[in-house]
Amino acid sequence: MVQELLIPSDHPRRVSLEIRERLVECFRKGMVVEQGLIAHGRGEAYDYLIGEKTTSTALNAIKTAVAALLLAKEPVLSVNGNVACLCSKEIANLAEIINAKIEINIFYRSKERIKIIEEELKRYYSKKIYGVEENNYAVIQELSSARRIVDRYGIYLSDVVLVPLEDGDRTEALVKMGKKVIAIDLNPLSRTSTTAQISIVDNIIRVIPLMIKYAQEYSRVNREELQSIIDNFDNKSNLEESLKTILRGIR
Ligand code: PTJ
Repeated sequence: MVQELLIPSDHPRRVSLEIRERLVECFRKGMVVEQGLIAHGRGEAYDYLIGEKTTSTALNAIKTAVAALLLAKEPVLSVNGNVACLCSKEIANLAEIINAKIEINIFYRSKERIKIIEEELKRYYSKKIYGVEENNYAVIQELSSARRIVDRYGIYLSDVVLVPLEDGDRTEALVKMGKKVIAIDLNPLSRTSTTAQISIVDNIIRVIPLMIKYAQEYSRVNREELQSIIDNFDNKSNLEESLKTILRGIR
């Protein structure tokens, strides 16, 4: 009711304002950290400059990411506080379609937050959630942050990992470990975007539903065709195109 009064249905920035409300609610529940709200603000600025829509460049990366996940032997979707808040239902749906594992992996680590995120995911997902059982923890030696802790049967074992809203250190470490890393990050200049092999410069709110759509479509496509989508993708030039879109947005 309060939200209805604050955000009229005809407000031109309604979607963006509703996302903010959702994040604040998740922050109050302990799912999202203060830093998550700040990180979202940074993302919003880039989103504004790309016109708050999925560009053809981002779509290109989305299709490639889906092809890579479908060809993977051990695909894993990594979930942090912001991701759980914004799209737990869609992440669960995507995991089911591409037969991927879901792992909770957070930067600002606490048992309590892991529990809250797990509960949120469980509303939509009945399979095992990785990153929860302490007995299964493994360590990425190159990292000193809490993100060094991963699940030995999840990210540690994976060949392709989707890391939305990730920090650069872990992306670099995962790439060094020989994994194919798919990033979702509105900032094309971030270390995550420039280090990942497939970088989707778009808002996660729009990306995951599109990944679901293409996962359904590509499930019927043969492996050679999926491989050719990956072979024809050039992440560096794709990122340059994203940057050009942002520069046009500034002008
Ligand atoms: O839940 P935790 O403890 O793992 O913490 C999560 C945050 C997001 C706080 C943590 O991962 C963090 O500090 O991330 P960074 O290093 O600030 O990176 C987040 C990146 O995601 C930034 O480059 C933002 O521009 C981008 N971003 C923010 N919101 C969105 C986004 N990208 C896509 N969609 C968004 N909605």
